[in-house]
Amino acid sequence: MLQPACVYVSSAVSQTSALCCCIIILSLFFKKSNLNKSQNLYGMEEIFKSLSEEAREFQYGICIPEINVNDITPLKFYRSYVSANQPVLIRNACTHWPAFAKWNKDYFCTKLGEKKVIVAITPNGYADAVAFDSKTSREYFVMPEERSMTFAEFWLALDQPDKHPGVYYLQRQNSNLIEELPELLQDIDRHIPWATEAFGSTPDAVNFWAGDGRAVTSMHKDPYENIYCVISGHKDFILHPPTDRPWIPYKRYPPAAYLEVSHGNFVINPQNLEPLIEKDSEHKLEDVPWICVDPLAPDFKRYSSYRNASPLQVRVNAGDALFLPSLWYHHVRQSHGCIAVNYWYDMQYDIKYVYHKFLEALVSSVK
Ligand SMILES: O=C(O)CCC(=O)C(=O)O
Repeated sequence: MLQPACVYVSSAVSQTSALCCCIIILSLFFKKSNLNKSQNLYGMEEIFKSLSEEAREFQYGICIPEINVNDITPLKFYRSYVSANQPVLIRNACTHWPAFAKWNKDYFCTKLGEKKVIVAITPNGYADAVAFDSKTSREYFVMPEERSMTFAEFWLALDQPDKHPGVYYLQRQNSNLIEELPELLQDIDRHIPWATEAFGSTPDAVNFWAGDGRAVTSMHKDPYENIYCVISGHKDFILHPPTDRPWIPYKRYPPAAYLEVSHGNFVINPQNLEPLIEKDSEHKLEDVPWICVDPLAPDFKRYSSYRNASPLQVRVNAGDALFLPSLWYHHVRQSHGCIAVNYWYDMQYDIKYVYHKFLEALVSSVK
């Protein structure tokens, strides 16, 4: 049974029609408007505000609904959540997995202690995020240093942060559970049956996540339907619906990566990426469009429009899963040593995608 929730979950049909109306109004506004640019911008802001407000009132509400896994069927999941692009917390989604009872430091070290893994290391927990480099007085899109180490060394670094400076996060997003950690596959479900039936396909990727409580995944969105399962500890998500796009600022940043040059001394290193570029290639690494605002400490002086956004927060505890629909913005934190597995299912490039692209184009055209 759907638990009472402070969210109005409307049918896919009414949601799509509401979105249609908004888009039609926006198009008419552009076509018919004889206003000058500043009046136009002001008018657009009002229209964007009603888009966010109506999305909140008719659809997303102010908190994430929840359902027990025993009450989920593929049809209910599809009707109430997938087609409505509505996040939902699924209680007890993975308590039946052997991993739920088994996965801890001792198990990993016994089973995989000598196995090499690639760990993302940053000085401050922010991998794939915008950072200011005081040496060059520039902001960069900074990726983590990727270091190969054994599983045992990784857990030791988590246990003894004083001796291992930097924030360690095992977070390769390349289906690493299947590709790199097949030893763990017997402890989980290879796919989520009710989700696979609803999506009509098996997952494109199954990822393993484990790391430091200081590790933060900065705000971004993915072209995947995401079933995010927490095995131990908890994850805290800050979410924005795609209709908040007008308030979420993007800029383009030159790419760089952290490098620990001496014990505990990290630099932001644009050169670090050079080996990725073929020597005789004319191809240069392009600037990366990334979200400038940190929802934990928004700089409203620089990004005042973010005040209009409607963040939703949800904690995913051990044994539970979050359905995070495609194109939702998300920012993620975790408890120390949190272990999680997520399933990325390919999204449908359907009319919702087309509307979202249209909204993105509108937002860029008034900037
Ligand atoms: O768990 C995290 O740190 C990030 C998860 C995420 O961004 C994703 O599943 O798309």
